[in-house]
Amino acid sequence: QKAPIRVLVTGAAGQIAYSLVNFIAKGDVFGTDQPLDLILLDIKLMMEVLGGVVMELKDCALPLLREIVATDDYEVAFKDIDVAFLVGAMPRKQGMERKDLLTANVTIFKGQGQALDKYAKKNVKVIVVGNPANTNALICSKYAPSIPKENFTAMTRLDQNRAMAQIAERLDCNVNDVNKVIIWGNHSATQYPDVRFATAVKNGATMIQKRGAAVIAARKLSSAMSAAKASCDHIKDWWFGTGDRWVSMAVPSDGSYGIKEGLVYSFPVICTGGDERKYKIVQGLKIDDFSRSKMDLSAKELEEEREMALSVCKD
Ligand code: NAX
Repeated sequence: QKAPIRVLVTGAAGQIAYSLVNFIAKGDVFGTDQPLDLILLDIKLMMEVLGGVVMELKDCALPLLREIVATDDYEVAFKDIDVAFLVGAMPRKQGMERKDLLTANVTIFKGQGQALDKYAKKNVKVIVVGNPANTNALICSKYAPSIPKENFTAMTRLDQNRAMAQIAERLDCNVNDVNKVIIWGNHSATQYPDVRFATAVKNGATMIQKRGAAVIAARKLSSAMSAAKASCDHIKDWWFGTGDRWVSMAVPSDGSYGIKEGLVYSFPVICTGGDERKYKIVQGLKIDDFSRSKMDLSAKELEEEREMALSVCKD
C-alpha cells in the first residue's frame, strides 16, 4: 500500500473547505488508493467551528483518511506537507477597498510563504484559492525561496469550468467533450476567457468555436462547492497529468506570450504527471489584436497588484 501523503487545507472552517475536505479525503484528487493525512488550518477564533468539521469528517468514515489535525499553529500545519490548498483569506468586507483587501492578504500570504519555506517538503505543490489569488501566490513564493517558483500556482480553474459548462449547454454536448478553453491572466474581472481554440465533440463531429463567437459573460463568483471542485480538478491534473487536454492554471510566467517574467498569470498548460509532475505552458498560439489587448490589460493589473503587494512587504 502507498505511504500516506500530507495535505494541508487553510481556511478549513470556511465555506469552500467544507466541501473541499470531503472531496480530498474520499479520493477524488489523489486517487482511491492513496491514503492521506489531512491538516486543517484556521485562525484561533474559528477553532470551535473547525472542531465541528473534524467531527463530521470522522463521521464520514472515509477509509483513505488517516490522521486529521486541526490547528492554528503554522509549524504544525505546514510541517512536511506534500500539497497545500491555500483557501483561507481575509474576506472583502463592506466598504473595503481593493487595496485594503490586498494589504490584509499580502500579510497573511507572506507569513504562509515563510512557513512553507521553513517547514514544508521542498517539492510541495501549492494552489492558492484565497483572493487576490494570483498575487497571493506571487508573495507566497517570494517568501519561500527554497521551494521552486513553479510549485506556486493560483486557481483559475473555476473560471475554466464555468466557461466549459456554458459552451456544453449551448452546444448541447457533454462538458467532458469540450476542450481547449483558455483563461488568460488574473482571477479577476480583467481575466480573458478565450474560446477561439475551443473544440467540442458532438455526435462524433468536431466543432470549432469561431473567432468572434459569443464570449463568456461576466458572472459572480460561484458557490463554494464548485470552487472546491475546481481546486480538486487543478491539483488532480497536476498530480496525474492531463494527457493532451489543455487546462488553465495561474503559474509564474517564464516570459511566454510577452507576459513579464515572474507574474503569476493564467496560461493554458499541459501537465505531464509521472514522477516529475511538471506542467508546460502551451506554446505557439496565435494571439490576435483583441486577445493581445485583453491579455495585456490583465497583465497590467497584475503588475499593479505586485507593486502594491511589494510596497506592503517592504523587505
Ligand atoms: P469563508 O470566509 O467562508 O472562509 C475563509 C476562512 O479562512 C475562514 O474560516 C477564515 O477564518 C479563514 N482564514 C482567514 N485568515 C486565515 C489565515 N491567516 N489562516 C488560515 N485561515 C484563515 O470564504 P470561502 O467562501 O471559503 O472563500 C475563501 C477564499 O476563496 C476567499 O478569499 C474567496 O475570495 C476565494 N475564492 C477564490 C476563487 C478562485 O477562483 N480563485 C473562487 C471562489 C472564492 O471566491
